[in-house]
Amino acid sequence: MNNENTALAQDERLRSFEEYVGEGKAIEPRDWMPEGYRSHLIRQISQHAHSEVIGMQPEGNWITRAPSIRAKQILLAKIQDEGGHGLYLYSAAETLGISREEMLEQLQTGKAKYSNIFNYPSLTWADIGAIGWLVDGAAIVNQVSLQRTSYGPYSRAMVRICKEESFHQRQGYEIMANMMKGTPEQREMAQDAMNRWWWPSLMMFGPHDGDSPHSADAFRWKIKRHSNDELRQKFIDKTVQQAEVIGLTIPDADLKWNEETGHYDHGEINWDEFYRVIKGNGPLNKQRIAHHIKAHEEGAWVREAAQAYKQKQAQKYN
Ligand code: BYC
Repeated sequence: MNNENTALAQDERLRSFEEYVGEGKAIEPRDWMPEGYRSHLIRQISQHAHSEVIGMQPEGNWITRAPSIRAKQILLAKIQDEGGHGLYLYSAAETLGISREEMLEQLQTGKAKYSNIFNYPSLTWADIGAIGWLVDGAAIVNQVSLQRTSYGPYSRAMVRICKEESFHQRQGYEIMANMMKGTPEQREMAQDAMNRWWWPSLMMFGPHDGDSPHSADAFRWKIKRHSNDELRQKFIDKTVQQAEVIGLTIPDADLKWNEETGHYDHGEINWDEFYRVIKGNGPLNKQRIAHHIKAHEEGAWVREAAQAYKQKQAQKYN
């Protein structure tokens, strides 16, 4: 084929790809896909996986100090679930042709991002409540929408992850509800956690739609089904009511019900803080990555043993 024919064939492939996703059909690993689609998904899915894994750190900080055996068991199970989510997502990204080692290198060298939210400290037990309720709550709103994303392995991972996240959200809400029934000090602790986690949770949905460079491709290829602002609004609308039920105040003086739109209006998000944090200069970015590198290095012998076992098994059966 000459160059012109190759370009025409390429255009035709792109047209039929876009028509296919436009009909709501799923793309599978062996299907043809434009390079832009592949790299967009590798970026998003690997960052999603990194968020799950780095997200284990603020909660891990409280395992030894959980206030009861029941609370400790639940927290351990939740953190283990997050590790599992990371694994499903790394596997989904691997189907697009990137290796696990490459993804981890991108995380550890700061080339790949992870959610802004995990760069804040978990200072008290109430923070474990706020993380479960607000952070997992925000994550579910985003992930329910991603269950219908166009890439098959990503959308299937989301189905399972959402089921587990809804337990996590309730675990967090239960902690907050119990603290609000407790002593004045416990109520104060819960409100303080709410004040610190509310705004970073709203930032989890990403920049406003007009400032989101990846959204146009994401919509064209049905990777995103709802915009950053739509999902943020959905989260606010459902969370305000949950806060009211247990007596917590949302730290936003501009928050008010809008009869006309049928949604809550809210105050402006501090985008300077958001960009500072996602560029690596949040309160704990350096600590989070240093901890990841240390744990990864200490786990080298486990990976080597698993590889050696795999090779031995392969020799046995070949
Ligand atoms: N944090 O064009 P945009 C969990 C970046 S973990 C950091 O809107 P996109 C849990 C964005 O990457 C669940 N960076 O991007 C675990 C891009 O930069 P790059 C975590 C952010 O992709 C343990 C730039 O800003 N969930 O639940 O169209 C314990 C421009 O943004 C953030 C996910 O990862 C952010 N919040 O939309 C407890 C969801 N937002 O890549 C709980 C999967 C934006 O060009 N991801 N950026 O360097 C998504 O749905 C989408 O990637 C986003 C952003 C909606 C987040």
